Amino acid sequence: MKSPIRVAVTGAAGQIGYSLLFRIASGAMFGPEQPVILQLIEAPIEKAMKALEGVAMELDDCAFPLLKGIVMTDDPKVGFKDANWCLLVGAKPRGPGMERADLLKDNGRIFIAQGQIIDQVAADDARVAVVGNPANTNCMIAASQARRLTPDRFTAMVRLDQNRAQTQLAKKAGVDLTEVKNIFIYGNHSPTMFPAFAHATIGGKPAPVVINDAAWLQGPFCEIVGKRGAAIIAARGASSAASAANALVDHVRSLTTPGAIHSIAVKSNGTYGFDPNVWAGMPVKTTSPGSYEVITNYTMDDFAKSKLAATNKELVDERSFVAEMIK
Ligand code: NAX
Repeated sequence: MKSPIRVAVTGAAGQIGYSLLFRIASGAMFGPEQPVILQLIEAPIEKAMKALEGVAMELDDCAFPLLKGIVMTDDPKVGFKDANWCLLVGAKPRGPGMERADLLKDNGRIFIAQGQIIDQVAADDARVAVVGNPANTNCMIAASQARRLTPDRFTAMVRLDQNRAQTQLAKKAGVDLTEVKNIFIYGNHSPTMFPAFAHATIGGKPAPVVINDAAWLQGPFCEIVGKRGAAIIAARGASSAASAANALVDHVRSLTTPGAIHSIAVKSNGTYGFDPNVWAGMPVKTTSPGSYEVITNYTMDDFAKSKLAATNKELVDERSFVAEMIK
């Protein structure tokens, strides 16, 4: 048996946490040979910590052979201690009438503190994956605080958007979704994201050839994927949780599987026209567990360029709201 890895999860008593923790403990995220210690971090609120106790009781009751320990804490210094993976799910939700700038700033404070603490106490090989919204900018903020851990260790999740896009293409083409490959998400995890359908393949052929409906691809397809989160809230009365947890399992599993090709939000180096200071979704190839290289050779047509420019602008705007805080 391998020695256990430590997986810190913030927002552990929230909706996504309730789906996520059981998948991690069952081996879905790190494989059936990798024991884990879960380090569960919640906000210092009595109700949240009480709920966390209940979740931990249920984890115990699953008798997962790979689960070698559970830490419960509202102190990030304890929760991130020696963590090999830091999954930042918890964030402050947007309240009624709250301005976007205020949301960015409130979350900015949380992610500044978490970035500093992770840098101080997490394991030397620590990787950070951010889910809490606005995920790209929160990731950028956390990474900005790190001195020991390099920016490539910090990624944000756009995998839910990739999974949504894959399914929508398969449905439209009337094929099994495993036939759809190379659909990648560029930019922000927000309705401005761009699912680059021109590079996708369906049964080995270009998706635009198989679907043969440019108006649908440029219009409804991008809109369905971009606004899927809102559609789920309208239908379910609550935001995506199980699918978000599943996407985080996929994000980490792909990032720990050499050769996997997938989309994650990473620090831009100017590729695809993204501002070098933002974290943007783009295609990557995992090179070794936790490391990746950006796939830079996709060409973009005018439609794609306009979508990339719009999502880049939103990321730059988000950064400008918090620029003062991360100086
Ligand atoms: P919930 O409100 O159910 O849970 C969030 C939990 O985080 C709460 O238990 C809260 O007490 C905790 N929390 C808040 N501040 C914290 C802090 N400083 N330290 C530790 N814990 C803290 O939200 P949930 O539905 O689980 O969603 C979590 C986040 O994921 C939200 O920001 C949401 O917007 C975001 N999402 C991101 C997605 C993505 O694709 N990147 C998709 C799904 C989801 O909407």
